[in-house]
Amino acid sequence: MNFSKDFLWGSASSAAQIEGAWNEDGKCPSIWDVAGKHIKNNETFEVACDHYHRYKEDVALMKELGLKSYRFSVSWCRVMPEKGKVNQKGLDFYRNLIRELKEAGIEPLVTLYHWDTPVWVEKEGGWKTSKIIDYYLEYVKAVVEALSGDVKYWMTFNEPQVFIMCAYVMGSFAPFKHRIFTFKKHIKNMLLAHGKAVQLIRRIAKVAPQIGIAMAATTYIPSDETEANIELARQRSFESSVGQGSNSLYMDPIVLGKAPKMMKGVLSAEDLKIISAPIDFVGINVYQPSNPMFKDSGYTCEKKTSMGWVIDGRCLYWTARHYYERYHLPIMVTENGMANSDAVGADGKVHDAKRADFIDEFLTNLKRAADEGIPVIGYQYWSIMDNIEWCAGYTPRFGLIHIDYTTQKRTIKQSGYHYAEIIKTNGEKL
Ligand code: GCO
Repeated sequence: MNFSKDFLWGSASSAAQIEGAWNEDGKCPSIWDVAGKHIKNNETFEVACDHYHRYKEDVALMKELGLKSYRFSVSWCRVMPEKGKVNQKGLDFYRNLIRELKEAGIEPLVTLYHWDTPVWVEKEGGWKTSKIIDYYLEYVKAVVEALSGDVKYWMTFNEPQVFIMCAYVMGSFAPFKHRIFTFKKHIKNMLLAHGKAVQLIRRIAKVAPQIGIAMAATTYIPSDETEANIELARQRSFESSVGQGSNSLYMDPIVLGKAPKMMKGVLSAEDLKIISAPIDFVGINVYQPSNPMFKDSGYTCEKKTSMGWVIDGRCLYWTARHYYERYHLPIMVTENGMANSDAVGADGKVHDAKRADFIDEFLTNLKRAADEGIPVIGYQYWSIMDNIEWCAGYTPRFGLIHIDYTTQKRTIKQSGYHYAEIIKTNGEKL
């Protein structure tokens, strides 16, 4: 077996990280627009890659790369800049972007929430209050009504683990809060918002939808492939306190309709029924294995990204396998990629051989999963272009396309051309 004939070879982005135009055409500020000193070097989301104005050029570059799909997020702040008010101009941007993608033969994959909560929603309590569920659903309704004639793939949320733990427990992501005592409420609100959104999309979408969620999926690589160690890695990934805090905490309620230990007494049977509204696929965002975050496991600096993340492509195979074995749903790799200090060379090219190797290593592992019969439906490289990496600012470059932030000039990196070749052969080239 190989990658399926209609495999979604693509790349990903998120609204806040690339669009810029932070206060144009009626958009309200998001919690990231007001992050101020929390962003490295006082950088801001104001202009980013100016994709809002340059989307046509960007889609033309995606077409040049031969992408079959493009995962992006819709900005809640553009669509509902005030309580109860739908902003048609905000929706127009996405209508135009989707038209451009369709004309280029690229399937749009839409994320409904990629962390950019409107400031007005946060002021009312953000994920701490159940009011946010209705606000979110109102926003989702507006988006689905406007775009679902041309969109089949929907993701309700991006990485709930991160926007709840980092934003509201550790306080390291916007809105930079420490709510150690109430964060279970945040999780419950998010899970209910997800389940209700799934039901809503299913009910009102014009084209039969494929609905999923993009998880910060990270699991353990077994130390060797004996049965005992495979089982140990599986247990650590879902049953250890770490696995329970990341993977099963969200996925068990969503897919299995079961409350993990930590949420016992917080989620009622009725809640779980809503939360487990059937979805069609699971999105996995995979960057590095869980193992080395805890114990020194001997990775050298050559096998790390410029952000210090470990490079070990086996984590993609194991995450796909672990998720499939537990949840039995088709898998879409919704993010995978690496930060590197890329620059345009004297010859006008960006020589990022390390990223081309990274892509080969990870895709070879994904191919193993596909070969073994795991239904893998797509791979979205993170990211289509360099962008603002949240609090780390513009220094880490993840893109297939280099951005010169002074001129906004786009240059396809060598890894982009390399990926294009892989796409052309549907992975045969690996
Ligand atoms: C995330 C987000 C992306 C990041 C990417 C690299 O996983 O944090 O989905 O917005 O930019 O993952 O860190």
